[in-house]
Amino acid sequence: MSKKIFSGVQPTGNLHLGNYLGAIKNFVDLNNDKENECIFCVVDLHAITVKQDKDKLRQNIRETAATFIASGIDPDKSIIFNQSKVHAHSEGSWILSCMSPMGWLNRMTQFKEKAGKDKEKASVGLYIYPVLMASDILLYDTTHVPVGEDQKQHLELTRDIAHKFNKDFNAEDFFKVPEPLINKNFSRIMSLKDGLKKMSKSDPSDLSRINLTDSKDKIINKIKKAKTDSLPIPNEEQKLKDRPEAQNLIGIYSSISNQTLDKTLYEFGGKNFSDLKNQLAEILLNKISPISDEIKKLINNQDYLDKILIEGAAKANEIARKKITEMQKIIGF
Ligand code: AQP
Repeated sequence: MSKKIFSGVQPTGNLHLGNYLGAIKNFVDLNNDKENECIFCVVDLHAITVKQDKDKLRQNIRETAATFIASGIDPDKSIIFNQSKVHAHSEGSWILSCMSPMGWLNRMTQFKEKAGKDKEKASVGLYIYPVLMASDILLYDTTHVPVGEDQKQHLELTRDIAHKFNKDFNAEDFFKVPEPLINKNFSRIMSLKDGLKKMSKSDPSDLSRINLTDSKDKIINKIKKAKTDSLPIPNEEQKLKDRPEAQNLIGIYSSISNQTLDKTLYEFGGKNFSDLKNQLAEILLNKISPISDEIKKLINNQDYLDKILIEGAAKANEIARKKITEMQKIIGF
């Protein structure tokens, strides 16, 4: 069955191995299936839910688009654009926010994590971020959304919002109810410094993540310094329990080499982490460095990136405008 795919990445800099293995690598596989219609969005409206520097933001929008293309998304096959250029996303978000109960949003754990202790100072945008995400997805009659596991709750909210709109306005099947596409085994890549914390762009320690633009030396150094424990590598998955750092490194190795955990444990069981780290660094250099080189090349070709984004926005606008016009009719505008 042909799938309609939509997903987004925030242009907040430092795109990392977690973004790649949790999301972008799946985008590429979906792009490569000729049956699928794919839309990949640089979600710049989401990025401003926390303060951004305007010059950096502009640069990060291009860098995120460059990362999509450098990773293997073909702009002739998939639509690549930045969210702020298609106004239907904001309009849809407002309409959906008017029919989304506060109680649903109060349950969102990402807001709690990102707002931290000082909730009163967090932006309203950060609070209603999941409603904008619902608008992004629903405008395109999306059937499948490839995301990392951290976005699962937001996707469930999107599904609830779609059902509620269809029911409230007696508009059966107006919004398609999308399915998440989450890679079961390796959906959450953790920090290289703390196996209990998600690898994240905003972690103050650069050693906690492999950035997709890191040099070869940096990748080797970060893997060398990655936290491990003092036990040897086990040979069964069950014995990884309560060993978050070991689990993370084994998971990263398996994911980047497209193999099962079992296969990796069979390969490294009984060995020391230095063996795994040497091999992991080598495979990361093989897979990440070509992407990194391509990102750097594309970044120097701003006109090309801008052209892709403008053309992508025109195509996305055509689809989204139709849906928002129908939505307006349904609600009585
Ligand atoms: N550590 C991760 N493991 C697996 N998947 C991940 N994703 C992010 N971190 C991991 C997935 O990457 C996609 C794009 O994410 P995003 O840029 O929109 O925002 P995010 O999830 O907020 O990313 P970060 O790195 O955690 O940013 P900060 O530090 O700003 O909060 C999504 O599909 C996400 O699931």
